Amino acid sequence: MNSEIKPKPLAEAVLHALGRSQNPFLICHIDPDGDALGSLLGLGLALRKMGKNPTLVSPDGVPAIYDFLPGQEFLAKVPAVSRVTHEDLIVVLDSSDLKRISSYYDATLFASRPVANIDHHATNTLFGNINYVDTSAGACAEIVCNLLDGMHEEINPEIATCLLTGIFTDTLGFRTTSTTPQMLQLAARLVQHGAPLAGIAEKIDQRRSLVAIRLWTKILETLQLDGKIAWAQCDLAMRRSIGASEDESSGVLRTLTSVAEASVFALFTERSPGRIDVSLRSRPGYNVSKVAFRLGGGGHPQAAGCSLEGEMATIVPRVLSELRIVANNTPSPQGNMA
Ligand SMILES: [Mn+2]
Repeated sequence: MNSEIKPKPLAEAVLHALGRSQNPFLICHIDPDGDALGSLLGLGLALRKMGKNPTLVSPDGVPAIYDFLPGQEFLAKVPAVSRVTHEDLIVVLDSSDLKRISSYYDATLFASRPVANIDHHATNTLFGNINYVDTSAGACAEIVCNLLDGMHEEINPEIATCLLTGIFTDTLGFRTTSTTPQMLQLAARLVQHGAPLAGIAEKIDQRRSLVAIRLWTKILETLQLDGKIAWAQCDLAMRRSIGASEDESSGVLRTLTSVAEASVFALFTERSPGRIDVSLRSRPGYNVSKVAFRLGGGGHPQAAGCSLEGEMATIVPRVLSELRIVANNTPSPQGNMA
């Protein structure tokens, strides 16, 4: 979108692969956030504009909070691995490893086509044939933007909206330490290209269903402080009692992470019987991604997660004992890249 801006060297191999591909298969991670969907739809819309025919897959669909994102009408309706036939390139977005795309990881399929891994997580396992992993990027959407620059592709308001949503959500509304001057400049360019920043902020931050708010109240009743760790839990029974869906619990993290006495935060969500999702957050200087990675998950120093098999009663103490090591450490001076 700006010919003066040169793509970063890492982008070349992806640009080459995307340039050659006519029918790329694009996929983002399960339990998608704004960056996963924004990157998927932003890149998908740009490739369509270039006359290509991308297949776009979000394994868990589009949570209601992201219903404003342009391009979701192009998402594959009943996607299945067995239906991937004519696609000539697999592009995995915002996913630190292949477990993040769940059943869409198929060894035979992935061995038969080039796989481009486009991500910004420090815990990325470099699973692609082509890996464009830039851990200095605050959002995967920032990397997608860099790719569009490399393609000299003009960014329209729809694409700009998708990409700015990705950046806005991963930086918690430009509040994280990953919000660099370069990122703000990029966000400004996206606004110039028609992305409605105020509208995105309002939709992401100030629109929750009544059921979600009621669920948060129940979750916050379980809030406990363990040294510098604030944690809470969301049981299946709790969700069922008020008819809340799974993704309605995640927004409560913003309240949980505002506990002034704590530096490390954990939310335990019973996804299904015997399966607990653990969402971890921390203040700068405390790195929770290593704990998540040790427990089979991944993420960023200040926002990470994993999914564990077992009961709440055994998983909570196990995770807390790992987190105490992080919480009791003297914070590093500038935690973001820790
Ligand atoms: Mn991301």
